[in-house]
Amino acid sequence: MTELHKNLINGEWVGGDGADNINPSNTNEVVGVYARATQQDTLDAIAAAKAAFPAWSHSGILQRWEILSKTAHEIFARKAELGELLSREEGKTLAEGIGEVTRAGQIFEFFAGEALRLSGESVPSVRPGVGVEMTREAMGVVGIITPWNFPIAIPAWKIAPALCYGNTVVFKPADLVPGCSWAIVDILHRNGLPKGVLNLVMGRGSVVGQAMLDSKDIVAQTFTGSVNTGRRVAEASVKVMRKFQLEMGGKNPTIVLDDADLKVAVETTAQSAFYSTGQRCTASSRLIVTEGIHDQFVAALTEGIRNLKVGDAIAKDTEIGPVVDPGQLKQDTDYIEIGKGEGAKLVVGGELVKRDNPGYFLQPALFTEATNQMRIAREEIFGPVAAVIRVKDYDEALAVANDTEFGLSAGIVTTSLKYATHFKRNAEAGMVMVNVPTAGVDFHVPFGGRKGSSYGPKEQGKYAAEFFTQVKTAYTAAG
Ligand code: UN1
Repeated sequence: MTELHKNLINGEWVGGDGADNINPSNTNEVVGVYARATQQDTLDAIAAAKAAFPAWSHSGILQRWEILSKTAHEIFARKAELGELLSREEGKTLAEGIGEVTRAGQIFEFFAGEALRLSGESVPSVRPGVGVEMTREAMGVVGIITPWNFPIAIPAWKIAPALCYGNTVVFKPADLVPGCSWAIVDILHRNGLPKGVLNLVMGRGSVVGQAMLDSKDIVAQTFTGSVNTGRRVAEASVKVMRKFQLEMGGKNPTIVLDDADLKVAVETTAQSAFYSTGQRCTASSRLIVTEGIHDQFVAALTEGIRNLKVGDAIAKDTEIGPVVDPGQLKQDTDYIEIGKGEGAKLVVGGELVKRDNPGYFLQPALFTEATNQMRIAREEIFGPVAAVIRVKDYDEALAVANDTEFGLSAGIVTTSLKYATHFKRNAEAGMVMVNVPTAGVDFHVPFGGRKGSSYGPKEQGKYAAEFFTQVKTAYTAAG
């Protein structure tokens, strides 16, 4: 009998019905059994976070620094083990899994330091003898809802700043991948986080997520996930006048210009489009290529895709792990059929691959002859599927790149300083990448998009304070 991983509510591990966490590389393998919280568990978690807030928000920065820093060091020390857990529950390769765990450690380390760097401003009032101070204070109980595609990095980049600035937390990880979330909550708990400061409620969105969204006691809600769920978070949050922050979809372009270094173009687009099985909101699924390099680029990328090794996430030579679950696999293969039906040409990949273990293996797919009006160029697929759109020149490329409802990340591959500079200024995206992939971001600088991709302040880096704190302006007249 596999041990049940419980929810953490008010410092106590609380059981309940368990659900199997299945390995997408081998569906016969149960990674672990994780409790599913009820509506009552969620209400208890919110009440615990509310009760813990006054003390935690007035706690010393030394205590916060120490807990976050110890957590970072435990994550680093256990990165091989946690990286394997991540790869087994989500399906990204072991190298990607260990990389993501390392990133989580770095995020905790960064925000441990931010606790010590909390600062404000002090200015004279326009009234003589009066001073004005501006300080940042914690929000209160923060709700955190995270997606399945980054099982440890996204929880880390929301939990670490929430705690650093003195908030208490109710945390609901994706139902599909609770393992890494359970592990970081366990680490924080053992490293001395007071009871009620961080509460873990694993389970379904319709039960746990809904109870969180309905609660007036959650005063700030951060969410990364689908556009549809993001809209629900927004609507529910406005109803109770709660602050909210959304990171949703992307349909990120990468422009390849005639003057690009072909090797850089192929490496950058293959990485952006297909690694992590294309399951990143920063993935690039629209490759906008100018005429002069188009055929050469397509030939080289096609060759590269043919050689990509798709297989068990844990196997040494695997480059592309499985798709996360049957629902996502169906979405990917449906879009491949839609692309064919729309008249795009499937030049490589798109077929299911058989391996020794039963898993959701899909060979990365590349379409050419696509237009920006096709559904495969407008809707987020969230799988290893990309489409090449041929354009005349840079001006047309830029117009096509910006012709999307999304605006998370946008890339260009060029050796021209003129076009690179123009693109950085004119790309309608929160993040612009010149000669680097659209996906795979640093942990110490802001992350987030524009238009339909994001709502509210950026995440990560010192900008995270915008969401996780509120500013107070205090006037003092000397005695
Ligand atoms: C990255 O590209 O390194 O859900 C991070 C996502 C993003 C994170 C991407 N919020 O894919």
